[in-house]
Amino acid sequence: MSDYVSMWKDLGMDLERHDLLCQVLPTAVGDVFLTQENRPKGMDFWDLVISEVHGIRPKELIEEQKKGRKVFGTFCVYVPDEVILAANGIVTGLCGGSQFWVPGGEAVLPKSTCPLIKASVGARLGRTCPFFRIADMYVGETTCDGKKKAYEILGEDVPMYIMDVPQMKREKDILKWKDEIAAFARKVEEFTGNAITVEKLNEAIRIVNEKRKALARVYNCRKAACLPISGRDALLMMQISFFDDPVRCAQMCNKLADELEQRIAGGVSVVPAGTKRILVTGTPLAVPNWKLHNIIETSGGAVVCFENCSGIKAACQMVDEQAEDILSAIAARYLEIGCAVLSPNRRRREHLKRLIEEFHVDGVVEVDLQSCTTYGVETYEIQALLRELGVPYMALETDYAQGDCGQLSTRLGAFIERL
Ligand code: BJ8
Repeated sequence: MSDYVSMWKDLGMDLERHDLLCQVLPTAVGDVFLTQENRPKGMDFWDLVISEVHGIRPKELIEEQKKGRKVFGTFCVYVPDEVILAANGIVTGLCGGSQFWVPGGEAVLPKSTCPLIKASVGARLGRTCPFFRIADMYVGETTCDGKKKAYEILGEDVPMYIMDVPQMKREKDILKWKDEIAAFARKVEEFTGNAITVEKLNEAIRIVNEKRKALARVYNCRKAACLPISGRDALLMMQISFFDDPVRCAQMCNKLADELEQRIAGGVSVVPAGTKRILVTGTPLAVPNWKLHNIIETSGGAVVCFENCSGIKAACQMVDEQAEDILSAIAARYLEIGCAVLSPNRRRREHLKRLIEEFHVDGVVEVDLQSCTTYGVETYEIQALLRELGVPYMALETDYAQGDCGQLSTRLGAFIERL
C-alpha cells in the first residue's frame, strides 16, 4: 500500500502508527482468506480491495470530493443511504473492527465499553483510518448508550449529525421516524448544496435496492446443500459493501452470484459433505473482525448464514419502489430492522426462525461483543426461541483481541461435534 503514502500524509494521518497497522493486515488476510482451498474466482475482487483497504477506496473518495461530492461516514444500518445518494452524496461505513484501535479508545472511554465503539473512537483519535479523515460529515444515531455518547467525542472537530432512532416500533414511532428522515434529508440538501427531488430519491432507492438484491443473491446461494462459498468470504463481501460504490458493489456481487450458481449446478462445494451448518447471530462484525467465522470454519463447521447487521439482516429488506409516499416507505423499511436496541424486538426472532429453515441450519452460535448490554440481555429470548425450535444454540461473548481464540476454538469445536 506504499503508493498511497502521500495521500495519507495529505489526510493528516499518523504515518508511523499507520505503518504498524499496515504490517498486521496482510498476515491476517493471508491466514483467514488465502489459506482456504477452492475459493470462487470472483473473490479476487474482494481480496484486492481488502489488501489495499486504506488505499483504493479512499483514493476514489478523494477524487469524488474534488468534483464537489460530499462523503458521509455512518455507523449504523438505520441511517438511510438513499437520502444521501439522492443528494449526490457518498456513504462510507466507519465502524471500527480492529483490536489495533482499541487502546486508543480505552484512553478516553471506560474500559468496559464495547470494542466496536472503542475501536471507532481509537481509529478517529489516533488518525490511523483514512475513512475517518475523509468523511465530510459523520452521521450518528441514538441507538445504544455507548455509541450515543461516543458521538459527542467523535463530533468534536467534524460536522456530526445525529438521527433520533425511536426506541419502539409503534405507529407513532414510524411517523416520528419519517419526520426524522425528512429532517435528515433537509440537512443533507443543505450540506451538499443539492436538492433532493422525487426523481432522484426514486433513483437512489432503486440503486440501493439493486445492491441489496445482489448481496442477497450471493447469500441465497448458501441455502444449497452444496456450499459454493465459505462464510468467511461471504462476510468479507458484506463488510466491504459498507464502503464500496453501490452500483459497482451490485455488479461484482451479481458476477459472484453467477459463478456460485454455476458451482451449485456443478456440485462444487468448499466443504466436505456433512459439514455442520452454522448460523451466526448477535452483534455486528466490522471489518477486519473475522475472528468467529474463522474459528468456526477451522473447527469443522461452515457458517451458512450470518444474521447480524453485517450479514443478511439489513440486506434482505427492500424499500417499496411503488410506494406513493416515499418517505413513509423508507421509514417503514428501516424500522423493520430487528436490532436489540429497540424494544420489543420481535422482528429478530421471526427472522431467525425463517433463516434457520431456509438455510438448513444445524446449530446457532450467538456472538456478542463484550459490554453490549442490549444484545447480551436478548440472549435470554433467543435461547428460549431455539429451545422451542429444538435447534442447538450456544452464546459467546468476546472482543477483538486474539487472547481467547484457543478457548473459543475448544468450545466451538465441542459444540459442532455434538451437532
Ligand atoms: S441496527 S446492531 S448497526 S445499532 S455499538 S449495539 S455492539 S454496544 S452496533 Fe448496531 Fe445499528 Fe443495531 Fe445494527 Fe452493542 Fe456495541 Fe452498541 Fe453495537
